[in-house]
Amino acid sequence: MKNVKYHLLSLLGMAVLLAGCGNGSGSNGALNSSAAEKVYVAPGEQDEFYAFMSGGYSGNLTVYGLPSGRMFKEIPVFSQFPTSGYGYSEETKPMLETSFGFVPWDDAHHPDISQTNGELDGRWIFINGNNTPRIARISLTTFETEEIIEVPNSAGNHSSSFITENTEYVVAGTRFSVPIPQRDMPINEYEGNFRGSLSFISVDPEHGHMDIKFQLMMPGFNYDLSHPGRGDSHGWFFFTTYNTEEASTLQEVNSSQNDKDFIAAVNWKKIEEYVNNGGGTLMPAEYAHNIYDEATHTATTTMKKEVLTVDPLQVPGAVFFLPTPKSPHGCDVDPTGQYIIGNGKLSADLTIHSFDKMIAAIEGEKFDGEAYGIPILKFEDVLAGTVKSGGLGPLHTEFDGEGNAYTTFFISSEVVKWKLGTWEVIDRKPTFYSVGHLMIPGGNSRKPFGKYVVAMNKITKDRYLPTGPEMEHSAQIYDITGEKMELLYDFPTHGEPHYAAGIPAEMLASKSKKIYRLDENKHPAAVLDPSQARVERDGNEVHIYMSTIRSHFTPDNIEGIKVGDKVYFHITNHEQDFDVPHGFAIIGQNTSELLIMPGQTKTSVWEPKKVGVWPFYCTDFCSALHQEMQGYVRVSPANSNIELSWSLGGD
Ligand code: RUQ
Ligand code: CUA
Repeated sequence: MKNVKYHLLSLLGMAVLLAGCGNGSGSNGALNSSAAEKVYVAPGEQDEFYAFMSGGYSGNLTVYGLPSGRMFKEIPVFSQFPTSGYGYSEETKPMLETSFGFVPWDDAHHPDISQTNGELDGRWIFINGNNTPRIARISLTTFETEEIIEVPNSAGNHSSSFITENTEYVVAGTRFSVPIPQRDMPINEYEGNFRGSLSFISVDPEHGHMDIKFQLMMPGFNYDLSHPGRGDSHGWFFFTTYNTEEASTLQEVNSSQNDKDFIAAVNWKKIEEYVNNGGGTLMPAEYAHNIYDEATHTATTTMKKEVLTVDPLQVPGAVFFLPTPKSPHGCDVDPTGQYIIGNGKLSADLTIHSFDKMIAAIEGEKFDGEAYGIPILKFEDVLAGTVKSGGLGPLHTEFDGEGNAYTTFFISSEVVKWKLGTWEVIDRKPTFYSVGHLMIPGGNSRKPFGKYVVAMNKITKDRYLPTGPEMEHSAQIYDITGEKMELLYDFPTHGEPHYAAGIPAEMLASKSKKIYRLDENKHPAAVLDPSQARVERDGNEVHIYMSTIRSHFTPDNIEGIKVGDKVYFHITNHEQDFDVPHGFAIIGQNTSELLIMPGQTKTSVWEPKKVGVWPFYCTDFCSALHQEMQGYVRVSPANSNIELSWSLGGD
């Protein structure tokens, strides 16, 4: 296994390690000089892993390098992003359409990378919008959001967005149960009337397009987190629940009454078969499906009108409840698929269920009653073991692929390493402070790359120079190649990373897109040759078809625009070199800049309010003559009759 790990190192990473040895500092204690060397990526060298961290309340996804902790990019997903014009440009605004209208923000929690045979395949990464329930798919070639599907009948889309081992489905579960269909009813009639929907969204194996295959209508509990089975348990999906009390008020007390809540085990293969044979009920629903087309650089929205729902009681043998102590939060499945870990967030111990025992109990029909008709298995019958952790407030677990598990403890602020099967605690290291999720690259697949674990902490306090009351959250990276974990480094994150997903750099770096080919640009307003640059008026709409290349805009000066016009700048970047975007901004615009990648066309709308001669310019320092990359628009009074004219800057 050591060999596997080492051959995953890029040559550059290897050089860092060798440099460490050469220095003669080989000790493996707590923080020492070798810790510094282990995270040091020398200028010009590159990291071993990509880490994609959810942005939480930033709504986006950030890309980091490991082990350096350097941030490479913020990928806009659910939030408008003025840095690139995402959600501001005409081409990308449809990405943020929902059945509630344009929703330019969300709370993004759990990224998950697509898999084939249970191993990371590096095609896409999915992430959930928690607030206005949505699932996004991001390309790991362009690092752009390509698709967002809204999830109807959901609220607080939290047990999401986890994928099955061949990316058959990305799964989204509701945290809050709600009336389904939504209707006007008293809140205190929650019990027995609200429902929790678990959505299985199919992913097209070719282009990744998502489609809600079915929604399982479950009792009105809170569905907190989930994970797919793998290996033998492939075909099942597991969800933690809390508030099985169905309290509708003062939940911090009332939903902690039951000693045990449940992990819901869902045999999705069985339900898929039922649905494929015509089962399920089509229900009216309204939800947006937004797809970004790479050829036209443009997104479109389709409003969907119905969704297929499944009543679990109609598919006997498909859904069971596994009693799990103390309002479990994390729900994790080990790389073999045998163990299902439920972390009661109000307890000290971890509960591990056995998949084989679960199947035996189901086959033996040994039930301990039912909840809304769904059989409850006996706790003792499915229990594989308990980790007496000595910690408090366990949340999430990841795996190193060598038989070890790592669990975060929010209250006692630590990561605890323990052994699968013997349940013994091997090591514990403090986190600073109050850790939530943790991530090992590939740590929720069949093949983890168990070299580092990254802890994502909720409280930063004294770790960095203070920046007023608000501080960015802190992540910490630990070396996990030895028996004991070794804290290497702290680094700030952006927003609130809940989960993260990591992948070896070599799986993505070589296929990362460098330019969009101009000869493949299918944008209807593209200017493929500067000779096509022009300005056209249609009533009070003016369309400026513009091209850019270092270091000018064509056309550069435009006259004949009037107050009250709606001016569309359709700008095509003619560069065909890696990393040469041009920007565009015009004085007084009520939107953001555009950042146009090589070969791309993007559109900005400007509604001039004042008479005058107004400059526009390139916002990205692109060449020695970047400061010269500018132009003017002459804006005349609404009733003027100045003819449209433009200058092609000597072309
Ligand atoms: S959560 S800190 Cu949104 Cu995944 Cu557990
Ligand atoms: Cu183009 Cu600066």
